[in-house]
Amino acid sequence: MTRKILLNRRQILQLGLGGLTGIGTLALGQAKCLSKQLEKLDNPNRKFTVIGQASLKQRAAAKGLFYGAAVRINPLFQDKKFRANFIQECGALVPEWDLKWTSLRPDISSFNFTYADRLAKFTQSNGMLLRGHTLVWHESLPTWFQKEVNSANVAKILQQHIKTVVGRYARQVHSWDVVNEAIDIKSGRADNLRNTPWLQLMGPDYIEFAFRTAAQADPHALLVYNEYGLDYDSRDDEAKRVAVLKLLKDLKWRGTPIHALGIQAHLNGASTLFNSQKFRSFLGNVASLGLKILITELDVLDKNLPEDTTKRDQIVAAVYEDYLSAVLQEKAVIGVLTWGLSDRYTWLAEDNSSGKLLPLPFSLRPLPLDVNGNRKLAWNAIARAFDSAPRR
Ligand code: 9MR
Repeated sequence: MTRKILLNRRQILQLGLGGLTGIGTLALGQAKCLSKQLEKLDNPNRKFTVIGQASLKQRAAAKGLFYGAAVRINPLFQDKKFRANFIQECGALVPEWDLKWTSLRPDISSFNFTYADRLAKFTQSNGMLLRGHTLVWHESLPTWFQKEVNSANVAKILQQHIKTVVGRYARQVHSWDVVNEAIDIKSGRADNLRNTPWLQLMGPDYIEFAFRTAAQADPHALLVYNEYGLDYDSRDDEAKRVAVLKLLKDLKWRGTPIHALGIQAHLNGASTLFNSQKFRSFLGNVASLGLKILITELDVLDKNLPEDTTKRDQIVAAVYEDYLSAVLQEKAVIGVLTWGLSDRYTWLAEDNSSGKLLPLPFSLRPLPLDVNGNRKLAWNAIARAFDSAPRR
């Protein structure tokens, strides 16, 4: 049966089909191949033995890398055990919500820094790097944006936003995701730029404008272009890699102050389309532009994996280790962040319409720690990848 269903990106990720379908359309017949593909990853003889108890941040630091995770403010300040785990494991923190427009901008003329300030203070007191996410994105824009921003005022509003936010955390933020997810290979445009409000109102130069404004506001921060859908050996991911490389080359050629590519790496536990050689050659191409690379939002979606927890964890761990051990060979990679630390607070357990987390128990196990904060095989896999990475 080859009936095709059109799905959006969130649905593709949530169903766990991104890496399988590659093209955003799902042929139902492909599901049959799934179990065959999984057999390769679900190998009970593969061990994830780790030496010693050192934390992920310590293992990363031993190789001149950093490890960190995305976090929401409530669990960090309300769940003591989670906070202790976060401090123990993470050398870097990225606010999952609190530096987005929806959080910072109650209206067109004001800013609310309450939560972002608390997180910034937390990183300072705990000697962590702070990552900024994100200044320009087509999602998480406040409702007033569409009504009040137009082509006549957009540049001024964006400039004021970047100056104020980046300026406030200047010398505190290690790296800023200046522009997030600007490429859409299905946009029908020759430059593959996504058809976002920013593009519609400002034209393609909005990207360079954002980077230049950020560089003025904080000349010390590492300025990052952040993107998803780059990881697999599929037609779509290949097209995206090509488009992203073109964008990066173009920005460099114009002298734009861009310093790194952020690779989100929302991986799919049910995919076997990761090709380490091809991916490393992409990383090499990025590095040869003089750019650093960060893995910014790593997690492994396990929705379509076997119910049995042991099998699930085995497969998720294999995906983590295969991916990271390839990626960390590239010396331009300077750090790894997972998109959350504990399964308890994974965005994958968010209810699509309300955005609230599903109540426990749920079966998702995409992150290094389980819902009770215990280290899982995924943790071992990441630890092993750091341990065997070449030193920077
Ligand atoms: O994990 C984030 C989720 O809690 C938010 O509801 C959502 C919208 O702001 O954003 C999620 O984080 C996304 C990140 O900002 C950009 N890359 C994809 C992430 C997962 O959707």
